Amino acid sequence: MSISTPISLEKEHEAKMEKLCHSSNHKVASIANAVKTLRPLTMAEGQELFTEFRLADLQIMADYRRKMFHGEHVFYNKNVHLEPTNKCAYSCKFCSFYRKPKATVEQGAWDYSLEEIVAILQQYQQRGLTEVHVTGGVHPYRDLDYWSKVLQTIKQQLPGVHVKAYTAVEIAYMARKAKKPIKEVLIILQKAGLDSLPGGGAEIFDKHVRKKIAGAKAPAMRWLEIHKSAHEIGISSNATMLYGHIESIDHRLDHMLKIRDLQEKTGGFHCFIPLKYRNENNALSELDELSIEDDLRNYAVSRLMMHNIRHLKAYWVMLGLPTAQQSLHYGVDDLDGTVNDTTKIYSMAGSIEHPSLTSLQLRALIQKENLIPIERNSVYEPLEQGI
Ligand code: V47
Ligand code: SF4
Repeated sequence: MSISTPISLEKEHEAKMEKLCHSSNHKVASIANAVKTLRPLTMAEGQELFTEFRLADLQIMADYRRKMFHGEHVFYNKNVHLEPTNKCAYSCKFCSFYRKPKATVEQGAWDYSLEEIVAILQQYQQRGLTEVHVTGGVHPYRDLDYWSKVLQTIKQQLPGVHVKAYTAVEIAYMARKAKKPIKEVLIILQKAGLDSLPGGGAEIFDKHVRKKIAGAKAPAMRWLEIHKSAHEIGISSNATMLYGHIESIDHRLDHMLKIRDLQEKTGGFHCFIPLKYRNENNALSELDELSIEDDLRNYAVSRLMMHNIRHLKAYWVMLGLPTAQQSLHYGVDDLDGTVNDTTKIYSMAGSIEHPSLTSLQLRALIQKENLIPIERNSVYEPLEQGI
């Protein structure tokens, strides 16, 4: 497969990186060299990236790092989401999606039976999907047996599909209700069809911020413990970070370093997914959303800090297409999927109302950025020839 970036642009980029590596500013030169050698950046260096670096310089370094890993390739997959319920035992302040467990349909609640789930899945047969992403509210009356049946149902209706299901928060709740250790619960779910864990529920790990925005739900240590246990039994996962609400730069860096440390031990994370806080219809609506410049800076710093996680995902459903496209020049190499209008989490918070792209549309918007689209499966194996 040919690389479509003109050679002159490649050389120009190389020269800009060399200039940073030889900058008279010692901090700039040291970080630029670390980018090249994959030296892990420190918390203090992360603070400098967020507060002192020009966005243009961050772009050069993040783009360089992305190319080191992936050349000109940008990944996407063919997926749908299944959100079985939005009834939730918790009431996170940033969440526009949840309803109280006793809420009615008129109040915007849903809670699908297995029969309804079968009917939903039947619409997706013969569509060439490779992944079903399952997440939803933490339903207080549903149990491990029900969630196992949901997995079995998906595998029966869509044989061969990869099931990425249940955030660590949902799993923590299942384990508590079943009075079983995490590993045992994960093994039960794995036998029922669980292939990997999505990255949700991480929010921000800092204890004080987490308590303010996510109340009593699984604390950071529990989230990390669940992903560690999953990795140990061959269930890989993703990691998210909810940013742009009441957290500080230091909270974001602390969050990244905790994920990076676990990755050092297990190697089980495929990708890191910064999720921009969207402010409609929730208890934090008085907060302004961050600017696009802040988003791009956050992606670039994420790419540079997370030297041991290969993929950086811009979830276009939440970010919007123009910023997702721009992010491909700030370290991002993955846009997630075709989605097919199957998630409500972001539309209810003010993002794209009916998120759906065909494979051809996703490919076209990657190509527009002079990059090469590659369809992947859920564990990031390319599904195309020539790479
Ligand atoms: O944990 C909820 C976030 C997450 C809002 O693993 C919000 O591939 C912004 O984790 N503004 C769930 N974010 C979704 C998720 C995810 C999405 C796509 C891909 C993957 C993956 C995982 O959504 C929650 C929370 O952090 N969220 N409300 C909001 N108002
Ligand atoms: Fe419930 Fe998840 Fe929303 Fe929190 S973010 S209220 S746990 S659905």
